[in-house]
Parts: sequence; C-alpha cells; structure tokens
Amino acid sequence: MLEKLTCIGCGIDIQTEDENKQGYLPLSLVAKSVDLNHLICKRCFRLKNHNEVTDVELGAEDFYKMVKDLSKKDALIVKVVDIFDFSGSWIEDVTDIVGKNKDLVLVANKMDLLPKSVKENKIKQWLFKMMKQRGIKVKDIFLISAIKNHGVEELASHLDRLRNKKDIYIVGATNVGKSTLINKLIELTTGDKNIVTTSHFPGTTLGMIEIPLDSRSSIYDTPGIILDYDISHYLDAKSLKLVIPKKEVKARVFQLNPEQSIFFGGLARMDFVKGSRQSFTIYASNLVDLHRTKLENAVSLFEKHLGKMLAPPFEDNLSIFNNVVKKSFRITNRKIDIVISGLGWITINSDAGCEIDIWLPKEIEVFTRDSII
Ligand SMILES: Nc1nc2c(ncn2[C@@H]2O[C@H](COP(=O)(O)OP(=O)(O)OP(=O)(O)O)[C@@H](O)[C@H]2O)c(=O)[nH]1
Ligand SMILES: [Mg+2]
Repeated sequence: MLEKLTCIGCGIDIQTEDENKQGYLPLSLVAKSVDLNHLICKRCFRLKNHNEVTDVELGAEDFYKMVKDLSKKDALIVKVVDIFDFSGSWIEDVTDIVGKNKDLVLVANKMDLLPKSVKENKIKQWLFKMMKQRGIKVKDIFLISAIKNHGVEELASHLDRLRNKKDIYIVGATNVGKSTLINKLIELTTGDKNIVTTSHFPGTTLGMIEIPLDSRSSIYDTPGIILDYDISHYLDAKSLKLVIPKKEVKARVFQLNPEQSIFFGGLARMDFVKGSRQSFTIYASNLVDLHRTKLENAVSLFEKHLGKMLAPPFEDNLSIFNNVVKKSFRITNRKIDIVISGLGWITINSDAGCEIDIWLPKEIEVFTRDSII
C-alpha cells in the first residue's frame, strides 16, 4: 500500500491499480523514482509529451467542491481572469469560494492577446470599476502575460509583500492560465521549467498542487472552475482553436452604411441599425472570419450557411448557436467597446450616435465599456 502520493503535474492522488482511471502510474515507475514529490501521472505524461487529453471522471461540481473549502483558510487569494474573456472567466460567486473579507488580488492574464494600442491604465480602471460594481474589494490589480513572462516578476514581489507570511492560493475559472503562472513563479525561484501541467483543454489541473515558498508557507495551484456561461463551454476542439486567440488580435476596420451587418463566423452578428456612415473596429481572434452583408439578407444567410460558410461553429457542433436573441445598444457620442464574452469586441466612435443590435445565443454575455484603445 502506498502512502498518499500526488502528481506534481495536476495534483491528483497517484494510484497504481487501474491504468484506465485518473492518477495512474505503474508501481514499477513509482519504485524507480528518486523523488516522490515529482511523480507525474499517465495523463499528465500524455498531455505534456503528446498533447493528448484523456477523459477524467470529474464533473463541474467536483471542481467546485475542491476549491470551496478555501473559504476556511487564512490565506492570500490570487484570482486570475483571462483579460480577453473577462466575464466568461469571472466567477460570479467568488466570495462563496474564497470567503468574505479575504485578502484578494486580481490578476488579469493573457495581456499579450490585446493589441499593442490598448492603454493599460484604461484596462485597470475598467477592472477596478467591475470589482466595485460587484462589491468586491481587491488589494491590487496586476496585468500580466504568464506565457510571455511579462509582469510576473513584479507580481511575485508584490505577492510576497501582500501575503504577510501567509499561504497563497491561485484560483479562477478553467483555462485562464493559473498553472502557466505557477510554472513561471517556480521558474523564478528554482529555475525549474514547466513543472505543472498546462494545456488548452479545460479541466487540466485536477487537485491542489502545493509549492513551498519557505519552511512555513506555500503557494497552491488549484483546479479551475468550469463556467457554463463561457462561450468556450459550447465549442468543440476544432472551433476552440479558431476562437481562442493564440496571438495578438489585429484590428479589422469596416466602413459601414446603416442597414449593414457583420457576422463573426456563425457565432454572433452585429447589425448597424441606425446612424450615418462610420467605421467599426473589430477585435477578435484573427482566425475568425468576419463577413459583411446587407441587413435585409442577414437572416436568410444565417439560416442557410450557419456551420458552413458561417463558421465556427461547425455543422456537427451547433448546440446553442442556431438559437439567437437580440441585444440592442444605443450609442451616444462616446468612444465605447461592445464586448462579446470570449469572442472579442467592437470599438465604436460615434460622433452623431448610432443604434446597434447584436445577435447571439442568450447564454453568452454582451456588454459595453469605455473603450480601452
Ligand atoms: N496567449 C496566452 N495564453 C496563455 C497565457 N497563459 C496561459 N495561456 C494558455 O492558456 C491555456 C490554459 O493554460 P493553463 O495554465 O493550463 O490554465 P489553467 O488556468 O491552469 O487551467 P485549468 O487547470 O484547466 O484550470 C494554455 O493553452 C496556455 O498556453 C498567456 O499569458 N497568454
Ligand atoms: Mg491548471
């Protein structure tokens, strides 16, 4: 019988009995390993070396349960969000999980995806406003790119001060880059690279992963919460590859007349309902095609071509996308962004004002903010 061993890649308990269950590692390999704190389960091995994912038995509630106990811990909580998908990666009942009156730091990751022209102070202002609206007090907000190692060292030194010798827990929705961040923090202190498993598949980390900070305290990576209002929840692997940007999103500018529409693949549609001819700047994954059409043709085009010319989503993965609702916006003369969660945003600078309709599945959130450009 083994003492309790865990996988350093995903935090799951190691077992040596059933190779089809999570946490499997053959006994022979356990026996051979020099350091029992650095065991890697079969699933992590395959993810790291072949980028293959195997199904896990855990469901959304199991992930939720694992982090819920954090509310009892006296620790500094670092909440990570994906800056490209803020509301799709924001956990609404975050105080449920981490407890009230907890020291909380917000980290907005994946800054590398935003165009260089964004103003960081505008993003910070917007995030502080979002926190205030939600009644959440944060100690500070940091903008980073874990993958590019931007802002990580500065974050580390601030965390060391803010934690007051307490433990740190990195929490957030699945896929926001918690493990990628942990890896960079480990690299800063020990030089070891890619210790924890990361992947573009949701649900990569399966348990708490403890990394000692000093003899008394640790930093923990945690399993991500799976959110059913995030667009990525409804897309298959093929679509996800196109919709989640891998590189800086490029501005795509359209000069539109009223009664013209733009399709974002088949995921959403913007109608320019009323106003005078003006430009619309669209920021979305460079791999999502934008189609311009006349408003009067938009409905029939959608019905005929969804999943084919209007893709992603593709024909075998239309789930929520063929059932769309309209959300209307009346823009006055400010420069604003209409943000479609997880998909991107449209920057509108309308001197004379205009009316815009956005058509999309009701599950996906759309909202406006002062432009970050
Ligand atoms: N563009 C970009 N991608 C990132 C960044 N950080 C992480 N990613 C990517 O986002 C995906 C998810 O990263 P993970 O670190 O596994 O995310 P996680 O939050 O640990 O996910 P779970 O373990 O499922 O909760 C991977 O494909 C990463 O390469 C970043 O700063 N920029
Ligand atoms: Mg992870």
